Amino acid sequence: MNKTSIEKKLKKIKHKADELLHRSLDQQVNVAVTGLSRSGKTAFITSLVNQLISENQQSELAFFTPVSQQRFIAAKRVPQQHNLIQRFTYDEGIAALSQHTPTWPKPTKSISELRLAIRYQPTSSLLKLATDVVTLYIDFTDYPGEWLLDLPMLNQTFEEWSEQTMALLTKEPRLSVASEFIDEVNKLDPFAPLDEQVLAELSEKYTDILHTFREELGMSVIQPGRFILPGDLAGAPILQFFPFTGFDSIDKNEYQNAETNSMIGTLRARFIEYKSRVVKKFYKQYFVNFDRQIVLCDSLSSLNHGKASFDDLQLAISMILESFDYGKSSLLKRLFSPKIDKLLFAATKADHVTPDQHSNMVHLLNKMVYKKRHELHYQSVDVKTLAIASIRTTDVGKSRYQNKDINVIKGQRAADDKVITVFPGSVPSEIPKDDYWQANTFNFIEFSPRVPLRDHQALPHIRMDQALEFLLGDKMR
Ligand SMILES: Nc1nc2c(ncn2[C@@H]2O[C@H](COP(=O)(O)OP(=O)(O)OP(=O)(O)O)[C@@H](O)[C@H]2O)c(=O)[nH]1
Ligand SMILES: [Mg+2]
Repeated sequence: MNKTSIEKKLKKIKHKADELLHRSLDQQVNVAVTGLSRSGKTAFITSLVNQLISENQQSELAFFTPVSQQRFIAAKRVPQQHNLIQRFTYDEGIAALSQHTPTWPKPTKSISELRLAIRYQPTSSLLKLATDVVTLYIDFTDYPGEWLLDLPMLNQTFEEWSEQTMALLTKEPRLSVASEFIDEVNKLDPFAPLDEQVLAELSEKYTDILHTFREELGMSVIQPGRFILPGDLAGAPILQFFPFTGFDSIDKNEYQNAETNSMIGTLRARFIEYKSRVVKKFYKQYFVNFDRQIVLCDSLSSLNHGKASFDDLQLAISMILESFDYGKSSLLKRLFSPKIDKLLFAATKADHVTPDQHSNMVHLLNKMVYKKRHELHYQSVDVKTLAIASIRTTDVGKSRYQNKDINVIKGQRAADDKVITVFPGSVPSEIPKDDYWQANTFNFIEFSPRVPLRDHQALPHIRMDQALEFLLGDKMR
């Protein structure tokens, strides 16, 4: 071997060794984003990714230390890890926001994934000794918060679940929507021979009323969560069951012995199968892998809908929080071994109100998660609450009203595309008491994105840098 070929070989070996070293120093984190439908999950991931890949192009990330300390080098999208999960539709979202008349990204219905690689200079002495540049791989998962509402079902029998659900259905405002469905269930003979068509039709009716609860009444507790977001299970018999009434009047023995050739036997069997094949599967396959979790909460829309909607949001939040209770006796800990160590609760769409109301948005959210936050603290889960806007659509200004300067926002109202300047109202800092609802009407207006996003430009936002710092800051030291 001559000298140059030895040199070449040595160089190659050194390159390989460097590559191996880098690979072992590279880090990875799974960041999950959830929230009830329309809470702003797609906008959040789209903006977060856009902020990171557009860094240095006038992005505003002052509170994200790798950027403020000038250690952030670049971020780029790389192929996602799991080929069986839908791709997060980042390009489609950016395309919608870049149109001449920009629009919001389309609603999504299932779980999706996106992988990002960030190169940065480390500060931690150990890493610094070994290398100048490290890559952090982030796997973002977007999944419907409704799926978390199903966790409590794992602890219930079909009778218990039916009873609890019927108690909810027989109270206003749900009752007016559900009464016809309840009448039909009352007429059902539980021990009649199985008629799949009848069960399919009643399940469809039950699903329809769940949609009305969510979309028209602004209710948040929707169970089973997959019924309104079925993904590829749409039309499958596993989603064809519903709560049954009249357990008091049926023979207990006959019920226990009912087989799947009877109506009630099949309803119960499907409920059990749903719990193990759908609910448990989600926790086992996805949830246990998440390291960091963001829960988005659109409290302004619930305030707009009124007391019933707001109370229901509170109930839904407490149900969602069960998925983060890692105390020894928790259902979750017994069944799975989750490892989330940081949990961010974000009140979204903060650009719908004036900045002086943001602290109230946070106080209100804190009140909703207060009890659990305390418990989680003892289980060493780091919890933070923030008011954010993933994509800011309004500008802030001052206006004179009754000889006083008041804060106002200016934006393009989604309902009629008119540019308006308004004081949209104040956000309560406490859980509102009953009399509060009589005296106050909220009118938080929905706005459209106004300025088309230009190539490589970063989206305007509120506190996305603080969200990034909480979620990733410690992973990029
Ligand atoms: N003004 C404002 N509106 C927002 C923001 N984020 C979301 N929205 C509004 O909320 C709607 C829903 O946002 P998405 O990001 O699609 O919410 P999602 O949780 O992904 O919704 P689904 O996929 O239907 O569950 C958008 O179409 C906007 O109207 C924001 O930061 N500011
Ligand atoms: Mg979405």
